[in-house]
Amino acid sequence: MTSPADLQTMSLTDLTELAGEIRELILTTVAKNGGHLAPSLGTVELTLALYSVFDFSRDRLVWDVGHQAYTHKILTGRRDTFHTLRTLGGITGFPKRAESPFDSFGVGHASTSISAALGLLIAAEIEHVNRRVIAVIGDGALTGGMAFEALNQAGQLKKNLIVVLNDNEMSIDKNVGAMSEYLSKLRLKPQYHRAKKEFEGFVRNIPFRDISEKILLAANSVHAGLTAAIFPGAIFEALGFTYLGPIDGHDIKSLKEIFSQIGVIDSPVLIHIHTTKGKGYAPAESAPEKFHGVGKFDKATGQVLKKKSPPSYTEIFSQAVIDCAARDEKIVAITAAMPSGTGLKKFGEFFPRRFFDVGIAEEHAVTLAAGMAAGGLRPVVAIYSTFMQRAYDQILHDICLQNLPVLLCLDRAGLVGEDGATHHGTFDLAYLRTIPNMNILAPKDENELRQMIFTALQRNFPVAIRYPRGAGLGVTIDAQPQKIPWGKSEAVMQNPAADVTIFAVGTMVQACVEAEKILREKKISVDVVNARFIKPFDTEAVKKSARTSKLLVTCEEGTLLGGFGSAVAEFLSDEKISTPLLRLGIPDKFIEQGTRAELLDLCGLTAQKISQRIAERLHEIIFGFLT
Ligand SMILES: Cc1ncc(C[n+]2csc(CCOP(=O)(O)OP(=O)(O)O)c2C)c(N)n1
Repeated sequence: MTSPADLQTMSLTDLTELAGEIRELILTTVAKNGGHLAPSLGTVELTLALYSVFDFSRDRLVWDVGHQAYTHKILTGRRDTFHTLRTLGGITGFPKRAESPFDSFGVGHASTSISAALGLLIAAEIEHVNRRVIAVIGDGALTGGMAFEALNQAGQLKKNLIVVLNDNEMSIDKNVGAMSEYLSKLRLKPQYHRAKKEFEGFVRNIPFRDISEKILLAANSVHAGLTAAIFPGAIFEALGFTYLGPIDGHDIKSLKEIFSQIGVIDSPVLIHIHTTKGKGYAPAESAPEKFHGVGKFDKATGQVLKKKSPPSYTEIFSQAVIDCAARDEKIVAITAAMPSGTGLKKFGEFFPRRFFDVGIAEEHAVTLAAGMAAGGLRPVVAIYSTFMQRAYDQILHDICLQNLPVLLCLDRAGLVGEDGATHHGTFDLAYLRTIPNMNILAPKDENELRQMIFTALQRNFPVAIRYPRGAGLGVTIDAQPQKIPWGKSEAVMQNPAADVTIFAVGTMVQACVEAEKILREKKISVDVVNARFIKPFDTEAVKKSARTSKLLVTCEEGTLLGGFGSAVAEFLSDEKISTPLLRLGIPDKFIEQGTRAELLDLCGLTAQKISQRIAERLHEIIFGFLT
């Protein structure tokens, strides 16, 4: 096979053989690099069938989330570079427009495919281009509000959009919600598509044409009501889609048949396919949530290769909230489809009545929490920093404007590594800091995270705590968490008559402590302060250091635009303090994938690079600008 077009003339036997080869390549590569194994193993046949019917040099294919698109990448010129998947400078784990003309829409966050596909279809029509546009969306992604908003519009516009609903009964964890229950009922009634076609075929065979037309017309006019009552798929039909399915999503022959038939339908169509997440690899089939997104593993056994490391921030968060909830019955916990990822699954086991998985619905999760807080509860909402971006207005309008006591826990804040640009949690400090009433904290280690949760849950206003992906530093965890003084920083490293004071945020405290050692060897005396609070930050400490230091430095694993450094710069300006300020953080660009260590280095946030920048700046201050 040299081009995707070759698939259109391939026999079923050859396609089946190719499916086997692709599975093997995905498995071998993900075992080595980590990645989204189970979702991609589940869509091999679907992708082959789509490419063997449609011509995607003309037509357009939009993946939802894009974590199931490895076969698509392999078929579209990236077979030879597939071994670089998710590595620095290699191919990304998600479709990306800059990477291939076949990646028609960049993706990583869920529930965007139907909106984007509809947009592409409207653009084609206005540009007079004749093309079919296909969105592939999972049952998990279908729980997101945007997907419903798009279905709602697509049904009314009556454009010939094709939506393939890839139903594997799973989000990352087991899928949730009434729609998911509805889909499971549909899976029990695979006769609908046939029954509807047989009925139409029977009527069309009536020799008197006007009678048959009348029957079909009448049937169509009561169609919505009838289908709602007796036919599955009625929800989609009521939204203006022709519903077909469910179809075995691993049966290439059936998939090709149905795709060939719908190629001529000139209205929105939803094809419901049923697949097995992790298909073809027993460990992934039996534990799809573990192999949804997985690190390196042993292909032969399915054993994940993990170095022994201290408990993760997620684990510490999980236990801290459970401990607090054991003492306070008002504490409830909410996740948006990430019970395992956020650590709240354990909370659900302890307190099933106080735990809520709302599906991929971050906006709803936040407003739900605001409602609960208005009703007297103490909600904790755990959402990855990158996905919390979805809920900006809900944080502003529903929580902060009403000053409600909701605790937002933003996991995976900062650079997340191999998932890349779509997933880095580097914007939260900037997007939260501008909202009145919001309080923002970042712990320097896992013990401080526990203290912050304990402290924040005793406050009667909105609080956000952001913490990184992965293992903690391995510090001792206090048996009894200490309350931390609100709005106060912590002096971590104090030197007599320091030339420089660094105010470091979260993960950067450790890096700056190491940078201090390097600078000390160069005879540069540095104080290191753990900022702890981004808002309200410790203005007294900044003021005091500004009086005694030649240089103030802020260091954060977040975007420089609008982050903690900006807050300090605004303060110094407002107070007419002229002490030079060096702001270290993530530059104003999207950072691609790589290991966390590689990316921190790229952004100049290693101890080595931090110390170098500080030494250079101090030199400029003391001796004037270098030429
Ligand atoms: C807005 C947003 N929230 C959460 C996620 C994390 N996430 C990635 S895939 C996924 C589950 C998707 O399930 P589904 O669409 O059924 O695809 P499957 O993995 O089952 O193939 C979730 C929750 C995300 N990518 N985007």
